Amino acid sequence: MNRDDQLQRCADNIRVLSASMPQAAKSGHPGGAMGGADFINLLYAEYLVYDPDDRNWTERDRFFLDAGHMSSMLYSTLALAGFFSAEDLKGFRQWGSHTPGHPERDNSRGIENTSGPLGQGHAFGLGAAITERFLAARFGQWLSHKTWCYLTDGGAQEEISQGVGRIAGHLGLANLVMFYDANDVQLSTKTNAVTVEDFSAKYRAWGWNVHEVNGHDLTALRGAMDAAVAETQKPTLIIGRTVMGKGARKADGSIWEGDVKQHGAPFGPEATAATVTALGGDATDPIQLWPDCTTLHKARHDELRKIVAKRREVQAQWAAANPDKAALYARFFDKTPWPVAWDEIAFGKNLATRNASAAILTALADQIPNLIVASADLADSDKTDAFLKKTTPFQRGDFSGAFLHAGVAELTMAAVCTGMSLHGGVIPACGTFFAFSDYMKPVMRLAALQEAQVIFLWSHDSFRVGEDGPTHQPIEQEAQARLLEQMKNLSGKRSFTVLRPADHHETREAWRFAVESTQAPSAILLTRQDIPDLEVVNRPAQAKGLRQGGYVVSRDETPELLLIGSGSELGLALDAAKLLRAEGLKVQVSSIPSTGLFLEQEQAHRDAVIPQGLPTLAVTAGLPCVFTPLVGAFGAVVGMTRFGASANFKVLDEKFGYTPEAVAAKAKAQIVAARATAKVLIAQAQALLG
Ligand SMILES: Cc1ncc(C[n+]2csc(CCOP(=O)(O)OP(=O)(O)O)c2C)c(N)n1
Ligand SMILES: [Mg+2]
Repeated sequence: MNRDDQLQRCADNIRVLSASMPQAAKSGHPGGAMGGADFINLLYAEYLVYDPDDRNWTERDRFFLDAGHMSSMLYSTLALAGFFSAEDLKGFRQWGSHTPGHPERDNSRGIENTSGPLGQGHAFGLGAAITERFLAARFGQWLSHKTWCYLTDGGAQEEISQGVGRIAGHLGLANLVMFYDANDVQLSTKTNAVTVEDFSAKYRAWGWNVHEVNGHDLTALRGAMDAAVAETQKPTLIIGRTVMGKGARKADGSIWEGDVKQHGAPFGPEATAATVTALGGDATDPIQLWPDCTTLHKARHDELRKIVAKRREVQAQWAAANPDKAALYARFFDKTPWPVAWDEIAFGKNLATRNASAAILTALADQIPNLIVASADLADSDKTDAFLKKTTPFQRGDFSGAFLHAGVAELTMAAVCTGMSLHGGVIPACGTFFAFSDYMKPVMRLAALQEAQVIFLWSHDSFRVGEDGPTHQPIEQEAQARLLEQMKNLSGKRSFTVLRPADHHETREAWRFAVESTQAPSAILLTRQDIPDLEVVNRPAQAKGLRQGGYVVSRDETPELLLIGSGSELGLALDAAKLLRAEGLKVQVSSIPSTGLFLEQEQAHRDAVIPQGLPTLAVTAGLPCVFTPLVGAFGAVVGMTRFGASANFKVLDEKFGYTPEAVAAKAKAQIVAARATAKVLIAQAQALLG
């Protein structure tokens, strides 16, 4: 058998497995996986460079599968390469298996990203490719590697592909190679039911190299892949014309290919058996790794060991000649917190928290050498421009800076930052207006699931954006973001943290928290408007209470009333407290910058910050439900339940009831309401006790 016949056998083994795993699981996606088998097998057998003995090797080529529904193809290939067993494949889609329905990041087995929501996977790949250039610019070309992506019709139709195509082409990322599985079939229809676009022309227009080949022709594939590997100026798109369900048979043994029905359901027992038999498998026990195929992939491991040994040797020589740089490079990846002089950051007076964030970014630009900051064309407004002033934006051929102008593409930007984090070695942060976090939600979720450190900087955090009007005034966004605070990731930890700092002191602590949260994304909500400095003693130390999600800001002995606030509403609560104290009331004011973080604290701390049984009024510019879980039976929340309006923010404060006088009046009413509730509860309790 010649080499290509052997490779064909391996691809057929992948096809047999990709058809049989869904059949065994009674669910899954056999067709696309069978079509992509030739490419992915060739990629693993001849191109992808990784260390077979250390899948976490930092300088490995990355492979990002965009189409998570093709997981059976990826698991099968990785099984031939020795990272999954036949037993693992038999557990496809079952509880507790290593082979869930869509891949979940599992670096030790060669799975670089979680995929399933189409489109994000190849954006992660772009983030990885940018990171590789960022690192090479600092430490040398010895660390260069490729990032390979696998895109399908679904991911290509997702709008995020526009952002990826534009940015990769603009930056001339020759280290990025994307295979497009052009099988003309998607979930419900053929692709011609939804598009007439000239796919190749589209990517060329963005500045990509495009090769169009028969995706089952190994010689043609190699030609395109060799050219892609040798490329130095542009990202490469390999359009592989493939056949959905390649090699499949109907129950009667007749050829059955290119059918939409093959996308998302097992073929049925008879057709699967006929398919397995036709492809050379054992229909009675189809989930087997064919020994000649595992041998072929083992032989590749021997080659890889030599390639990797040489690369490690080059690295060792570089490290010996550049010990300081080598230590720094290791430091980029080891995730121990940088020694930032947080308490020495200088702030002006009465700062909008976006400007406090700017002061912090100015300091971090000098103190965190692996921080990358991006903005979706709002750097001047979200104040990430403070960082940009200390560096330069990424540009074609020059990644010595650390700023990404993402263009107006919030979803792409968020996914690219997540991909940077998945690559490792950097801390990505990205800024835009909070109202536009809506465009980022799908990535927030996957970043949380993947335990990826991404820092979301969302400025213009309330209706106090003012004249821009309701489209730009976030109301429900905070509640939406905080839903993820309640979700645990697969390691059982809080999957996402949302911090809404009240002043520059809390902003500093929020940044610190986000930088040190190396295993999860964080968001920092920042005001557009100035925040009068809070009249509280020992504020710098006190603000460190942010790390517990909430803390006491001001407390009279035996308080009769509790006011809770976060962000710009903490100052409002303090101003209202001043009025109430002038009337002789004893008041406590607590700051809760993160409800999710706060609710995880020990009961004693929670009781100190929110004493049980105390009449309580919480104030938020978001939906009342942000604080409803905290205020208890004797509490109420001042919040927004309507879209905002176009007017000066001081007028909006008046109209929406966000003045010290209005809050003080509501607080007094709440003391009365709490007493009435107490009477009702006592009566109910007595009835219950008989
Ligand atoms: C964001 C998102 N929307 C919808 C889906 C559901 N879905 C899964 S695959 C698919 C399209 C399949 O077409 P293609 O990507 O070409 O895969 P193929 O049929 O060729 O396997 C859809 C709509 C999804 N996974 N993610
Ligand atoms: Mg398709």
